[in-house]
Amino acid sequence: ATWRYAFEEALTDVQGVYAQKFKEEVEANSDHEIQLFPFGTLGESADIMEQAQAGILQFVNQSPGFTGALIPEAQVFFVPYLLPTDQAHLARFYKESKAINEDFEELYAEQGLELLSMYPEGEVAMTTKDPVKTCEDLNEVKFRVMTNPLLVESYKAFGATPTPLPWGEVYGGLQTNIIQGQENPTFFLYSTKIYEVTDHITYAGHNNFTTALMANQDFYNSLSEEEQQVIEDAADAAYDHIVEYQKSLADEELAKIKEAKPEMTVTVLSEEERACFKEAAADVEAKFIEMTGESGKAILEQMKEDLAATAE
Ligand code: 6CS
Repeated sequence: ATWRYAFEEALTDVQGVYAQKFKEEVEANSDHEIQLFPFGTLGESADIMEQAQAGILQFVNQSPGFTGALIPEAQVFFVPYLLPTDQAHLARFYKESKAINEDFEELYAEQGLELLSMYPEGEVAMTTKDPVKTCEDLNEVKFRVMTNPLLVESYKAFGATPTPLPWGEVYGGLQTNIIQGQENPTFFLYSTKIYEVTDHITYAGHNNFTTALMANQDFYNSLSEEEQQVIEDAADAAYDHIVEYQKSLADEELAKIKEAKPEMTVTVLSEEERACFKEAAADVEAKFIEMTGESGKAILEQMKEDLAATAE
């Protein structure tokens, strides 16, 4: 059969590279074919999720930044400074974490989704029109965030005016000054030309971008055990591939941004400059627990345990 797989980025972005590896593995090890639908071909992230839940798509890659609207616990990925920025640690964490591979699997299953893999896309950077050194610099800045309530709380706590928007509205929103800032991993700032419409890149180390591949659960359950194994193996292979692929990606893409726009400033905040962001993190964590109750609290604790267990 031909299976349809949609994702939120271009074919040459991290999600696209992952998808191509997944397709290659499935096609090499089964009689099935995979048809890939990059960003823009089937709508926004929320649209492809609806299509996957309806069974029109067999596979969908959606980031918790959007899934948090559907599965409140998935907002845990937006508790600032919860995830480390160390890529090797992260690579071990997603692979071995009980929170991800057992607890989140159950929560996704309740929404008719078989969670196949969660994987990192790199440290998130803020890009803005004016320089950001402290939280005060975010005052009055309309800052675009992905559409989930906890990310809104985060940027409120950072001092900004958060504006949730789907991805397709971000470039135009910056261009017309409806928003004056947004956050994303470095490679994405280059590939989507966000550097053209913002002038300052700031790294506060507050988060790493997480994304996830899932299958429609009725579809997945209808497969033979062998076919399910092919899919699990393909997800594992794509995971290893994407970790390797990203080893020097952020540095390379940052160099390309500087080449394309030499006047772009790049600031890595010092520990002192990060203090207000770190203080805000405690409030955001409390908000997360308020929003998600016992279930969210348990998953947050499990994540912390898993992070500690996968630290060097
Ligand atoms: O900010 C966003 O909405 C997008 N960022 C990334 C890195 N991937 C897809 C997502 O839609």
